[in-house]
Amino acid sequence: FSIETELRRALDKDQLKLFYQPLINLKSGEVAGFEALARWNHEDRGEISPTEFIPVAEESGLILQLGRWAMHKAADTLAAWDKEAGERLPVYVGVNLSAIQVARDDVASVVQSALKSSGLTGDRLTLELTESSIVQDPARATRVFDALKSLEATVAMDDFGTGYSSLAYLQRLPIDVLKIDRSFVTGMMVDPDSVAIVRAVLSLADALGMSTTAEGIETVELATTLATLGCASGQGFYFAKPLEPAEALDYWKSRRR
Ligand code: G
Ligand code: G
Ligand code: NA
Ligand code: MN
Repeated sequence: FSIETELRRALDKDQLKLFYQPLINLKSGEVAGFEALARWNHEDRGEISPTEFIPVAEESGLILQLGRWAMHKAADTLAAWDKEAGERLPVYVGVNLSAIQVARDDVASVVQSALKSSGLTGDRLTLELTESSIVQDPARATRVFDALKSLEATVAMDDFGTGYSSLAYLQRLPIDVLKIDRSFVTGMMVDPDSVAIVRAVLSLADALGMSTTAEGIETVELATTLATLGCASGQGFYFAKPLEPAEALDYWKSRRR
């Protein structure tokens, strides 16, 4: 069978999972939130990477079903952590939204429905959008971003600096967080130009009143340097890889002060 057929079946049989990668407050060392990342362990083929199945989901339209599932699952998981911990965890969960969802689904209604069924308030959710969500239909993107803000959700620009959109959208759209793409963070180790780009993004975010997250932090040196440069939060294998839900809750507890 094709990957598409298998993916459709896996979605129908609820065989995908979400893993949760911690985002660390680089000042306090506490967990600020978790990014939900889809995982597919195929019964015969083993682990299939999202870099393989997300494009298939986008081309086939299955991303709408996958995206709704991920939104509900991530919200339900955070609500379950609250319940298990006996308190409202001071963390958010970040969910990736494909440009196809922004173009073709009513993502604000999907978010609203996930909030309603989980009982979470909107401020517990971060939606990670890419620049490609904006370029095709900026007017639609503006309506979608505004609708997400009216639900009090946080809007993060994922993979910032790698897309094809202009800086003008930073002025026009309600963006709360810039996620500095992993390629710039990794580049900081070897390439002074990457350091310059990261500094410039941090300064731009600061001037526009936005927060920042650095992706792909793999060493203590990078964590320290980014903290010194004023980056608010970071994620990467130095802190933790994407974790199963129970492991993620334990990780939060272990970093609590
Ligand atoms: O988990 P990993 O880092 O391998 O993810 C690879 C890519 O797949 C990343 O670009 C990530 O944003 C994307 N991805 C993972 N889970 C989801 C999801 O639930 N929805 C969307 N749209 N993309 C996802
Ligand atoms: O496109 P997006 O930023 O959503 O992609 C997240 C992807 O990055 C996931 O596949 C995740 O597993 C991966 N990732 C997270 N931290 C690191 C890291 O420190 N190094 C590398 N190489 N990949 C990472
Ligand atoms: Na992401
Ligand atoms: Mn990213």
